[in-house]
Amino acid sequence: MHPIGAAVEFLPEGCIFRLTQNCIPGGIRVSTFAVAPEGIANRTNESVAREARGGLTATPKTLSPWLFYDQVGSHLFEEITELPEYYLTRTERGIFAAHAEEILREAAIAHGPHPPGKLTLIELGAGTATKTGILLAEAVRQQGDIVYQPVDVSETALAEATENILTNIPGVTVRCQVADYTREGLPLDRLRNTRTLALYIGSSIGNFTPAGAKEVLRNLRAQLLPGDKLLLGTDLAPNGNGGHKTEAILLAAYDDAAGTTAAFNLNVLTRLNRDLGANFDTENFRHKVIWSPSESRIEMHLESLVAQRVTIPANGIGGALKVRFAAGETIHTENSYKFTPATVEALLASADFSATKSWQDPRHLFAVTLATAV
Ligand code: AVI
Repeated sequence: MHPIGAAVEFLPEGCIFRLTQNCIPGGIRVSTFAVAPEGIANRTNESVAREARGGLTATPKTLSPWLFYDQVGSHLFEEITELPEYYLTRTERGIFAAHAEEILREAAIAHGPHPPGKLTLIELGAGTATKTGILLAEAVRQQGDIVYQPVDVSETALAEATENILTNIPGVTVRCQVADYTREGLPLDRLRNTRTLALYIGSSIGNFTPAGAKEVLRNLRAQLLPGDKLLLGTDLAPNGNGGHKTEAILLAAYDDAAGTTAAFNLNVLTRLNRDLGANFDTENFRHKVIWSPSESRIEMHLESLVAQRVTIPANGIGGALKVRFAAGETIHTENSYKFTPATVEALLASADFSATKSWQDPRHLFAVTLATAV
């Protein structure tokens, strides 16, 4: 599990542990983890039960996308990011590879009253932080060293990120925070005389409604000082920016030929069977993807292929639930909003950020925008 010999040491409280990396040239380096006391890394079956009851008794039926990310779903998502059709991850990585130097230089420029100093990087929803390495390596090149604070709900992903970064990028100190930034205040650890560069990349902002996205950015802004920076990764809408993106490119990214995204979507039902003892037959549902131009979003649904009834046994949240589906009825499982440069700027402005500079790939599929907290 720790191929290069890292040791995880739990401290007495049970909510903080240290990961000691002991085979890095130049000696031992220590990174700290702070884990929320309730252990949010795996949401409880109670949260799953509450979400299922609320969503499956609503009209139209919904299930929240956080249900995707159990162990199987997280693994399927990693596979999605490498699919030929899913251009988002590799395109954003390409933008970082092409422009890291300029991005970091721009981020280091002082705007506003906040004193200049070294940058500290924090990352919301960092996961295994594979793309972030490009920016961290460049930051070390420009300023000698850097403190990196990834925040994620998954302790395992953060352990992997820490191990990769400490092994491959000398000069980085990692301070992990296991937290759900969508539900809690952000546990930022502000270092004296540093400017913060917050990363919110990977198009994660696109999985929130416009109101939800504004709230996430406002919560982040509340933790920053004027002059701090935000780097936001957004997927671009088709045909709206003079680029090459068509609806077909977008639809294929969410309905790939290998069926990996379909498996990712259907896994939500398998999770409800496992966690709640429900009796969904996944053969009776199909993965359905819709592009909604009016909402500028991709929608993922699970469509019932037949008229059927599914039962969720009684649990701590309530009595046994019988859910009826008409043939063709869907459960709406995810939105993935797509932006134009103007809608990115408007979203940033609504959360008191001013867009400073933006980079796109040559095909104008994806945008990375640097903004300053005002
Ligand atoms: C995590 N998020 C940015 C992905 C997206 O593209 O909206 C989730 C995803 N859903 C299906 N494929 C990928």
